[in-house]
Amino acid sequence: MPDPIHILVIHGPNLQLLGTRQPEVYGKQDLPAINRLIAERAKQLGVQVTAVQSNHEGEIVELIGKANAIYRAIVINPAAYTHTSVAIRDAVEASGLPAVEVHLSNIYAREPFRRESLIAPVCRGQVSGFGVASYLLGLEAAATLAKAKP
Ligand code: CA2
Repeated sequence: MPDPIHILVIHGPNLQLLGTRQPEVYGKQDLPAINRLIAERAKQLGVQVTAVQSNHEGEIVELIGKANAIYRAIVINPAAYTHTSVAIRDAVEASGLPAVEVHLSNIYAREPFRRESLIAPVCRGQVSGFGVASYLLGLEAAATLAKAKP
């Protein structure tokens, strides 16, 4: 049996609030429901997923910094840090892991300050605007990248 492929899914700040407010922007599902859908898709894709939510930039940086000991790819919704965090960008780049940035909403169809991602240039790609499907498509991309890596 080949070693299992582990993928790290990171949910950034305030995403623990999903399902409580702004359903017109972020959908009706809460984070545990989204994580269940991610786990189901992971099973179909034959990969193992660990999903973590953090409101703390430093904690996200540390998670990414340790990721390459276990994980073969990262799916990240950096949430508000998308638009501000050089530290998360540097951590993703330094990890050497293929990363996929995901967003529930279409960040290019919202306020001007959301249209820039500091993280996207160090990711292999970005999925934005498809609600929960952004995570599932992002996971599929990450699994493809992880499987392609020797
Ligand atoms: O669309 C996305 O996934 C975002 O990453 C969500 C972030 C936002 O800052 C990004 O620009 C786009 C916000 C996450 C906060 O989620 C909430 C959920 C429910 C109620 C309030 C906030």
